[in-house]
Amino acid sequence: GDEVAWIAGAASPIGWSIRPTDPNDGDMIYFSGPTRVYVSPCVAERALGGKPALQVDVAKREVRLSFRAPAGEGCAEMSPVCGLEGSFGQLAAGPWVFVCKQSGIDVSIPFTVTTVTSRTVYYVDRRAKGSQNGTSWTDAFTDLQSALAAAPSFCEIRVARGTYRPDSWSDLYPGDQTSTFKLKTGVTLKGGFAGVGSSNPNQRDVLVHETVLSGDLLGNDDASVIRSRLVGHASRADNCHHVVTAVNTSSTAVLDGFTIQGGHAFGSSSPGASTYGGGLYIDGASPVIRNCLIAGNAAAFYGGGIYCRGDCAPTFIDCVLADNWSAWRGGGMYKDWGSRVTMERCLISNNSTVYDGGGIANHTEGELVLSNCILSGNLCTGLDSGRGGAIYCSFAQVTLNHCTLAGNFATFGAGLACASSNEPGSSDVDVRNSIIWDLGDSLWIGDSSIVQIAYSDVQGGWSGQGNLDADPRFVDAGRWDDRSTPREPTDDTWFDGDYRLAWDSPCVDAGDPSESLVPNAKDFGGRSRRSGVAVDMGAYEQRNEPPIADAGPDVAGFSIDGVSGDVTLDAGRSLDPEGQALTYRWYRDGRLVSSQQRFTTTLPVGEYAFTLIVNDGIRDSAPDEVIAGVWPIIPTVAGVSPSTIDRKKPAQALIAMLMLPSGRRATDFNLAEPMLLFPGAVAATKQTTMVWMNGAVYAIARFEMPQVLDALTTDGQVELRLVGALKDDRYFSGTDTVTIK
Ligand SMILES: [Ca+2]
Ligand SMILES: [Ca+2]
Ligand SMILES: [Ca+2]
Ligand SMILES: [Ca+2]
Repeated sequence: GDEVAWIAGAASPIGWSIRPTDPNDGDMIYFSGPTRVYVSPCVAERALGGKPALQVDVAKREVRLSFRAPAGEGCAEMSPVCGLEGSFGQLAAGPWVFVCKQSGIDVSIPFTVTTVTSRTVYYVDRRAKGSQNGTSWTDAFTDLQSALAAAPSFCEIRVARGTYRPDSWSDLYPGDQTSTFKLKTGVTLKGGFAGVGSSNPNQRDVLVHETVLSGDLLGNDDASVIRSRLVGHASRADNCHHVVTAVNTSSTAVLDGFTIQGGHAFGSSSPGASTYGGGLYIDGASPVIRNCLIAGNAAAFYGGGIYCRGDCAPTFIDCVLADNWSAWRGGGMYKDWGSRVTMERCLISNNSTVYDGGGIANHTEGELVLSNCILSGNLCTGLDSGRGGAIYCSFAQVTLNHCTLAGNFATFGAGLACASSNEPGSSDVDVRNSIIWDLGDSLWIGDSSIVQIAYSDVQGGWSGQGNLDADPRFVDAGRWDDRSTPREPTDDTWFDGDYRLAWDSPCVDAGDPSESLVPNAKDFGGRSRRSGVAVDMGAYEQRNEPPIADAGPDVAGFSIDGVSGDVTLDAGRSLDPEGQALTYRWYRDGRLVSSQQRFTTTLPVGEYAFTLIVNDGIRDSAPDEVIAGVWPIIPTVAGVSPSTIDRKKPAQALIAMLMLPSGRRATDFNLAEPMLLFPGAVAATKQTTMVWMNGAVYAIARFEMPQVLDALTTDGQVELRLVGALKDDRYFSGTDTVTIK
């Protein structure tokens, strides 16, 4: 289980971290951390001194990330890489430290591994064939209901990959549509484990080892059915009403790492509990729901994905609520009667309903608090009546901070609508640091509700401090396909976008400059909310990564007069992760010597360090150093073979002859120092001397053609310079031309 690998992509994690931060001795522990961005793992390895490796020292209780000796050349994998990530475990209980020490990287994270024996763990794996008492993976329960029934308070239930249905339990009859998974106070349910058959059954990854809680009791759901035809569809007739239920549980009831799908609240109550909350039905309960995907659920009246009521405060963290549908209000969620719902870093996308609140409907007191959430492509299909594509408010308090509403649609209030329906009463809506950019008029107020918006980008504009009305410049805004039936929204298909901000978005640094952030405040992507001179509007904090200076390989110039010579420096391989245009600053001895990308300068014989810093218009790069040497040379005669090189059919090697200066003997030649060929400073792989018939002495060298062609990037006639060393530290050099085609 001990692994380390480069992260592909253009953005490093912001800092070194381990997850979970409070592991127990059954956990796999994951880590990640920053390095610069490199174009390939090979370049990264060269810069950091070789391949990354992870060693777990049980005696010292130390997990050490180090870099082995550099790998050989011949590495050709060219995708941008940055940062490192990996995993280790499980570890014995006690204090440990994660250490990485290398030039430029110096980190140690102490952490404590606790033992799980103090907390009972039950195991569930539908493939287990042991004694099915839940005490180990081998003897795991094969259904989740048995584990929930057996679980005392303060225990953890680990569920392996696979699909679990609520009616599969001896105390229920198969096909019971009132069957549901009931959360319990003090019980943490965790999905996403590899389970039996894996070398490490405790390995946990909720995407790789997806654990599904499904309301599709017969396993016959037809995924192609469009929203409005779900009503009475034969493939749903068997489905249970609520996949998961939480009634009167406290916040110690935890659901972490599950997919909840196929709930179909089309019971006989009309309206009533069995027609609310297909995925998750919450009544007077305050569970914590983490890392869950709640998708493809439906309800005849309220809350296709989630229904929530009563004096309670459920919390959703890092969840996705998508593709849920209800026939009346609250396609994704319906929040009723006094509940306070908090959502942090949740995606609420492509949910739909007919009348009010394609994403979320808020009704009759209580609060909705959304932070760092994205609400995209939510829809009210009622063309004459739909209100609040993303959010509908009726007698509710709604607070949005750092949220992005995009591509939502309703005839009245594509983003948000306030109206007083059954329970008359106005709403208070407070929006800050957010983007509301939907299809049509973003906001609609049909009663005396107060909508206060500040430091936000609102399509169509809204009065309030710091507000904008400007294209937010998302990386990708997402889009609808109306299937050529614009008057029939129920068959429309939403293609979700990427709501990170382009580097020149007007929303960057345009959030509330005085916002006081909690320590380690994170954006939707889980990265630091502190970046730039102020917080950004929307769910993502834009991060302008600094450019990367590359001053090129060390260069050499030659002095024929023994006094001075020219060297050319080239910063052309520098880059910016966002592709911003660069400016260049070359320094020598702390003094600016050039602002060109490429320049030639005359220097006295000697070696010089140049430092390059590039700037993307906002940020400087880290400095990169290059050594330029000017060598005194004794001019002499050179010849190379072949004189014409065909790139498509190159010879294996280039053979060069370089005459020693007159009066020098073969023994004066420094065989230990490889002859160099310029451009490129290609080193000879073999060399020797020979004496010609006329008494002249030649150094003969072999250069490998792939290296030569690598250095010669242009075709046509090219002058090659050969440099050889004498044992008295002097150099001799001559040129010849080749034709490259
Ligand atoms: Ca079904
Ligand atoms: Ca359509
Ligand atoms: Ca910012
Ligand atoms: Ca940049």
